[in-house]
Amino acid sequence: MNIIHRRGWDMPEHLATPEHLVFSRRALLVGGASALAMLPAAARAADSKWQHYPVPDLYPAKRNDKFKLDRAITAEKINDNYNNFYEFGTSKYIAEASQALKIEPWTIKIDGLVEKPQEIGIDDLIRKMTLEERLYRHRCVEAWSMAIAWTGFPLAKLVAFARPLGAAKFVQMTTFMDPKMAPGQNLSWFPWPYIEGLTMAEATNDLAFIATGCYGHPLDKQHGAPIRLAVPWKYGFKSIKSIVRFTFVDKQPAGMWQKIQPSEYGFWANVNPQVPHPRWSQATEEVIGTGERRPTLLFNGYGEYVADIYKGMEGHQMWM
Ligand SMILES: Nc1nc2c(c(=O)[nH]1)N[C@H]1C(S)=C(S)[C@@H](COP(=O)(O)O)O[C@H]1N2
Ligand SMILES: [Mo]
Repeated sequence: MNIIHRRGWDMPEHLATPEHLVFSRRALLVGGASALAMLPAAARAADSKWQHYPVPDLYPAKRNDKFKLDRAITAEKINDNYNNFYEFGTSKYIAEASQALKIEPWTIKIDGLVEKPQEIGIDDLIRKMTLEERLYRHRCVEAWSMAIAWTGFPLAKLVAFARPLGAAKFVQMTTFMDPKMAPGQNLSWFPWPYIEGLTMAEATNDLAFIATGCYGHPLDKQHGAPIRLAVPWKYGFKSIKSIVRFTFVDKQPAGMWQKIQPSEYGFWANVNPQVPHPRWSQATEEVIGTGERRPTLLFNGYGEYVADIYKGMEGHQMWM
């Protein structure tokens, strides 16, 4: 995370998806089944890609209009080719490498301070939920941002499903661990696996979202298939990808970045333009794909949803 890209969008040409393959399935559905039948063969092949992902029949889901953007959605082909997923390499260009991620089968373990520990297959879990689409901003601690159409369900629904005990104070989330599949996990100076955590108040806030899809289809591997977190009021590293385990605990979990550099990446990591990272300003952000820099907003603009959680905590280091 040491590198800041200051020169704008610099995706290599060969990674760009040909324009004729970039279209929204939603737009096609507006035209009805007959429009689907008239698709060129290449487009139909692209659609069948999702047959190997969990519950493709549930996409696209209905948009929840409560969550409005103040900017355009980042183009999918740009979002798909500019990622942080250190399990597959330390650059932004891991889209191809991340295709090695095996998502069938995928089992989620729910344990710790719960009424009854359980394991559940990803398809079963998603089918217990009602999927919705939400447009969220995303602000990386490296001072860049995007806007994304996620599909998924509130983390609060998963917490309810897990039935935590009263003693549970935090939910700790863990990414898969498989160095043979994910070469980045052979870099031994990283304390793998990737772990992140939230307080119960944060995890049950309406804004805390579990994404199982994006852009109207199941989640791509580079975005953390088949299930990842989206907590848009916090710096992006809190939004852990490819989760295999939710553990309810009574002690504040230490995230992977926090273990590496606690003076730069803390537990709270709430977005605040006035509190600089020790090595750079957080006042503005580069909006990836636009060449634009804009002012960063307190809580990334989501204060109306989450500011109450932090009332009375003014002494804490909530901004890193
Ligand atoms: N398991 C895992 N989760 C992760 C990361 C990672 O390297 N590994 N990177 C984080 C960071 S720093 C960011 S900014 C976002 C990037 O998500 P995106 O590639 O879908 O934009 O994922 C977060 N979740
Ligand atoms: Mo990030």
